[in-house]
Amino acid sequence: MGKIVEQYIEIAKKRNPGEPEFHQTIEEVLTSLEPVLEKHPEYVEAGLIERLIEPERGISFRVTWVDDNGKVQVNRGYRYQFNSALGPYKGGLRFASNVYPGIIKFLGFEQIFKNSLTGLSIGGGKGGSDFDPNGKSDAEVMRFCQSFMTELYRHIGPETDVPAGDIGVGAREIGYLYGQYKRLVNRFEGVLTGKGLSYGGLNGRTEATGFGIVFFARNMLKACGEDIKGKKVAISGFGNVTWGTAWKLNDLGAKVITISGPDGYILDEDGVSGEKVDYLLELRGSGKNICAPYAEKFPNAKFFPGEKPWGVKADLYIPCATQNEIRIDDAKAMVANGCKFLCEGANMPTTNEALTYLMDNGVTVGPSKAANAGGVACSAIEMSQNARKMPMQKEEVYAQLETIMNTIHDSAAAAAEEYGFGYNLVAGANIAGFLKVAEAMMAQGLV
Ligand code: 2IT
Repeated sequence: MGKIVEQYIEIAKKRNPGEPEFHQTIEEVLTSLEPVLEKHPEYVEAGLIERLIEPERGISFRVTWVDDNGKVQVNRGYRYQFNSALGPYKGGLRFASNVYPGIIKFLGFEQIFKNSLTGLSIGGGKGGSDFDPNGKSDAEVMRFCQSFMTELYRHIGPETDVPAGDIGVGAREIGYLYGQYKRLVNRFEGVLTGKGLSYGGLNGRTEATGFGIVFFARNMLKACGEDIKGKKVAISGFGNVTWGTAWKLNDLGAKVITISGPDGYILDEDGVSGEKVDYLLELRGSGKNICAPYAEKFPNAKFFPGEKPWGVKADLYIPCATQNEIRIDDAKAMVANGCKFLCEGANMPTTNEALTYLMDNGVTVGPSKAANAGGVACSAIEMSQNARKMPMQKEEVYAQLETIMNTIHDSAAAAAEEYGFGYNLVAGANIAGFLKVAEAMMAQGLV
């Protein structure tokens, strides 16, 4: 690692102590940017990286609500507005018990590059709360969302900051958040994405992230002379992203052999397809152990309690659960099993150590900020639909999504090639995402 980059990582660590996930993404991104900074000393002079790793604004607020037993509950809410060089801050809200500033900052930082890669006019931001909607009643979730929005509404707006969902924030939460926003500002406007179809949501947004991941993976395989059709794919998770990924993989003739949940993983050699993919929808967001009921319903499937699916032999691995789910031992198991392709569905699912090991051992990796950008890309399309006040057809959305994912792949591949990395999509995505933001930041002066 070069001196300049090391120096920025030190700054980040000092300013954000105890936030390893944030340090991890900064280290991963900046390492790829070394040759770019060598070529563009003016970026260093303009303090561009130092500005990039410091959110433009971060808010933290108390969220008070009353549970069904009449007990007062207090949670913390966050919104980190990272970078608005390309457009309004854009990024999801995550509601999960492990949410703290380090998680929101890592997600917000990644979102800058991801959003830039889409080619659409969206800056980067992320928010959330340590509130866990799993196991809460609808009424409790509604009261929490209303209280959360009662503070957040003053910091967001269709031209300022447009949140969406992430882990723990789905259609139900977006609905309650939207209702409260509208009540407070007395305007019906596109301030959130991932809305229900009856009130401005985009046809196809729910499956967009998963579909986009598979389009990206198909490109990656094709560039290496392989076809996604007929491939055995191990995926993790059981949420929205997993569901969309499984659906599109089946569509394209690949075979999904695993899914996972809090209780372990399922190996289904017959393939997770047809009614089993529909069953994922039922399980989605249930917060319950999902493998045991799956194995009961489909007895040919094998249930491995407490384990992750990375030890199975597959042609392609797509982690769709959460950050750092692939660690060095998992990476070693994958390589030992002859793994050639990993396409990241979840945000930063691979530790830096595991990522380096995989790439050093000839695995082609599709990084999450490129591969899962289809979700936020369709969010930006939803923003444009809301501004035009004209609904779009699903086929139109799917076609745009596919084009965007192809373009992201090609621009990441081209950027990596240009800066001497060869076919390295991890470096290429960082560089291509960065260059556009850098150009806009340079043009906009020292702000
Ligand atoms: O990680 C992500 O890109 C998201 N959670 C979606 C963000 C968005 O604004 O649609």
